[in-house]
Amino acid sequence: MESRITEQKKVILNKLINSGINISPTMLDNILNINNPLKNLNLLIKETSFIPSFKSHLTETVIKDISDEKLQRVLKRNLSKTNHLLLQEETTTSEHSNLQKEVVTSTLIDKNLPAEFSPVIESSKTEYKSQETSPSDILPKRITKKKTTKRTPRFESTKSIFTFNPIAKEYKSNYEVIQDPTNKLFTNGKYDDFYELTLDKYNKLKTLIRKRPEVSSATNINNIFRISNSIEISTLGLVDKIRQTKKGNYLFTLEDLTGKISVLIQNNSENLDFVKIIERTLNDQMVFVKGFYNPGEHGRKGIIFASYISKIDIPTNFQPNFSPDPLSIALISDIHIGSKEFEEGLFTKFINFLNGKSNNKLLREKAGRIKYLVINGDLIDGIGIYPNQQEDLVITDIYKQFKKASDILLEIPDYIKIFFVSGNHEPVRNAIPRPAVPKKYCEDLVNMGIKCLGNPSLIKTHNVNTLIYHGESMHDITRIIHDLDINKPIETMKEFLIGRHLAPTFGGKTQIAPVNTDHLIVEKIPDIFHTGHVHINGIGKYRNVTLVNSGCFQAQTDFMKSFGIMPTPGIVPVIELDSLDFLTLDFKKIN
Ligand code: D5M
Ligand code: FE
Ligand code: ZN
Repeated sequence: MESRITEQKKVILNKLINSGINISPTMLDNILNINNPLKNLNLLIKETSFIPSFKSHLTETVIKDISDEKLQRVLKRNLSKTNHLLLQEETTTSEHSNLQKEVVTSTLIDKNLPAEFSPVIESSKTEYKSQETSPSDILPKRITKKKTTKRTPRFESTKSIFTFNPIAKEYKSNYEVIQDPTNKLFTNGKYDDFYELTLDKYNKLKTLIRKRPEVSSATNINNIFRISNSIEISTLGLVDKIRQTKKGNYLFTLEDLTGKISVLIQNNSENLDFVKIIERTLNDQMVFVKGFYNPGEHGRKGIIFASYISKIDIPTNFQPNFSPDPLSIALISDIHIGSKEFEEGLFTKFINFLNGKSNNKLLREKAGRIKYLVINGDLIDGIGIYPNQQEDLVITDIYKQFKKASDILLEIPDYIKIFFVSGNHEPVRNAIPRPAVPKKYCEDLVNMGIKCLGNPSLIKTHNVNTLIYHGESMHDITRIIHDLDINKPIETMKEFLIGRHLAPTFGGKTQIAPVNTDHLIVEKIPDIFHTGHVHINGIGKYRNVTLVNSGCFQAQTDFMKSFGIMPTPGIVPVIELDSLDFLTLDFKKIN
C-alpha cells in the first residue's frame, strides 16, 4: 500500500514537472486522497491551464477557480480533513506574507519521496532542520536598508518561476578584517630580516605554549647545562635536525635564545604517544619537552632523554563563536578563470544557486541564507605561473582574465559580501605572506564591493572568525610527514593548528618572505579555518574548529597530472554561522 502511494506520488510529480507545475505538500496529499488520482490529475492539469491567474503553482487557492464542480468539491472536502498541523503552517506563513508571498514547495523535496528525489547535498546533520523552520521563526533583528553596490545580477529573482526571498537580504553585512598582511610587509632585503622573523616567531610561539599548564616548569636551555647530576627537567624551544637513529629512536636539537641541546625520544612502548607526536613534528616547530638530563661525561655535551613532549595545539575546551543570526558563509577557491580547464558550467550552476534558481525549495532556502562568500585565491589562472602554462590558457592577458572574472562575479546577488584573498596565480609576489591583489588589476572587482585581502587573513563575519589561507605550504608538509595524504587535506590542516603555524618549516618549496613580523602564526584560534590550493575538497572539525579545504572549479591540467593530483571541481562548502553546521554542495550532481 505504502509503496503504491509512493509510486503514485512519483508519477504525479513527474507529470507535474513535465507540465511545468509546482505543488504544495498539502495539495499533493489532497490529490493522492481522491479516487483515481491519476485520472483526476489529467483533468486538473487541463483545468488549471484555463485559469488566467494561474502562475504554475498548484496551491489550495487555485481550487476555487476550477470549473469542474465535482472535482472542486472533492478537493475542497479533502482539504477540510487535512490535519491541523498543515493548516497551522499555512496560517503562520500567510501572516508573514511580506516574507514568503506564496508557499510553494518545489516538487523535488517532499520528505516522503524516494531517494532519487532527494537533494544532492551532504550535511553535517542528518536532518535538515530548515525543512521544519519557516522563515517566520527566524525573523528578529532584520534590517530594511539595502547596501548599494554596482552588482546587478543578470538573473533577477522575480523572474524565477520559484519563490526566492533570501533571508540574507534582510540583514546588513557585519564584518571586520582582523588581520591582513597587506601594507604591513616590511623588509630590508638583508639577512637580518630572517633573523628578525625567526626571533618574532620564537617569541610569539613561546607566548602561546606558555598558556599550557605543564609549561610553567620550563627552564632556559643554558640553565640546563649548569646541572652536573642526572635530574628531571623541562624546557621548550624550536626543533631542528630531527632524525631517526639506527635503532629507530628520534634525536633532535632544541633551541631557545640561550642555547641548543640534544633531545632523544626512545621508540618504545612507553613512549608511543610521544613517538606519534615527534613523527609529525617538523623542523622549526615549537615543542615542550620533559625528561631526564644526562650531563655527559669526559667533556661530552649533555642530552635530554625525553619522557614527554607536547606542541602548542588548540585547548580541548575551545568554544567557537556563533552568529546570532541565521546566515551562512560559502567558501570557494581555485576558480582559475582564463584556463582552458576552468569549469565555467559548474560555476554558472553555483551562481544560479546563489540567485535562488534551484528548483528545490531546500536548496533555495540554503542559498538565501548565504551572506558571505570567500574566494580563497587563484580566482584567475594568471600568466607564467608554471612551465608551459600558455598551452592551458584561453585568455592570455591578465587584465582580460580579471575582466572575465568581474563579468561572472557581477551576477552574484549584491547583498552577499565577497572577500577575495590572493593566491599563487594572482599577479602578486609568490612568497607568503602575500599582499592583496593591487587595485590596478582588479578595479572592477573593488568597485563591485569585493574586499581584496592578503594571504593569510583573518575576518570576522557576524561574530564568527574565519582564518583564510590559500595553502601554499600544504604540499611541503604532506611530503615531509609520511602518513599525511594530499587527498585528505583536513589532516594536513590539523597539523597547522597543532603547531599553530601555517608554514612551519623553511627550506621546502614554499617561499617565505623575509619580513620582520611573522604573519603566519595562528595566534588567534579561528572558528573556521579555510584553505584551498590543493584543489581537493575536504571538510571536518578539530577541537570545535571547522576545517574546510574548498576544492576548485578547474579540471585536471597536465601540470597537476605530473604531480598525481586528482582535483574535485564543483564542490562548495557552506557553513551556517549560527550553528557551524555545514553542507557540501556538489554542482556536478545539482541541475
Ligand atoms: O596548484 C594546482 C595543483 O598543483 C594543486 O593541487 C597544487 C599542485 N601543485 C602546484 N605546485 C606544486 C608543487 N610545486 N609541488 C606539488 N604540487 C604542486 P595551483 O596553485 O593552482 O597551480
Ligand atoms: Fe589553484
Ligand atoms: Zn594555488
